[in-house]
Amino acid sequence: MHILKLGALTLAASFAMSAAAQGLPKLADKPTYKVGFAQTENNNPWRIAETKSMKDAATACHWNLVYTDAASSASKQVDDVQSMIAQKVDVIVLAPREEKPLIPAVMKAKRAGIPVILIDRNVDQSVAAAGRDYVTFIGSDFVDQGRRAGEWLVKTTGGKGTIIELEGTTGSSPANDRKKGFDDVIKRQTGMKIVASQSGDFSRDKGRQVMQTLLQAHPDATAVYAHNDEMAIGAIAALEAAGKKPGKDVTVVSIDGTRDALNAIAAGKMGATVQSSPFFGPVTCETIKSYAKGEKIPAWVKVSDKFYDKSNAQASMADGY
Ligand code: GYE
Repeated sequence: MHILKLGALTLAASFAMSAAAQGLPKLADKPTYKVGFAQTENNNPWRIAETKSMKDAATACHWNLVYTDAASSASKQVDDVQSMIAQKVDVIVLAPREEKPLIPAVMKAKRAGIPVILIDRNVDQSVAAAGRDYVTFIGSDFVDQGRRAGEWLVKTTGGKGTIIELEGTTGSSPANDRKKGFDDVIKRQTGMKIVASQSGDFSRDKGRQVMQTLLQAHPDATAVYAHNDEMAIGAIAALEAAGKKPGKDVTVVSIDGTRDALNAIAAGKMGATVQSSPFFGPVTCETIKSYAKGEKIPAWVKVSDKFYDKSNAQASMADGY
């Protein structure tokens, strides 16, 4: 668990200036809040762990929680935020499924005087900005996660390989940034090539199906980079169905740090995974309190992530979810 310490700004006056200047809605300092949490979906262990963390925080922080699940639809998530605005929640915590479609909802909440905190995924920064349109983005550095996965693969393979990349949900910030971080590392390697890169929507079964198709076109693949563990596990199933030995013929690297991934690493089928912590409850609670007190909130409250490979996967099983 990573609880982030927010740098407390001692001068309440300077918050008043910056918040007012930037037009961010304020939040009264109260013992309890009506908090809206707009989740994207609950179809994988990462999401389930995040939802639980937020529900636990609701109890621990005395929130009256208005919880919605957009069931993998950005347009439902827009409606969910709209309904939170109509219910006059004090603050909206949003995990925007994709980078662009949720921006109008963020702006609408701002106009309605409701502060918005983005957790886990961000929106397109060239259109809406943290500290101006919403309070902050609390989440991981996805470009760095991709870079770490890429650097591990270069080191493990000695800079040689034919890579299949399984992308996350199209238009989501982790898919965009995890691709960028990884691809930038691989581009610098003359002995490595990404021969196919396609979305598996962060889902285990789609990851398996896409991998099955891509393997037919690229039976010579020696590595798989999946943007999350669920797709990596799906890819391992597809590799085995095609008679390959994941971990021997094909090196698999991904991101998240789920229990299943840690087990797959311990079993030698997966090479490594970069953690992406889903435990946003405590840090969201602290951020809401700090914001209400008038402390300065950084535009990005960065979550730091661990790294797992065969040297520590078994011993780190308790981190898994
Ligand atoms: O990696 C994935 C989930 O937004 C960081 O979304 C999150 C990602 C996570 O569905 O498993």
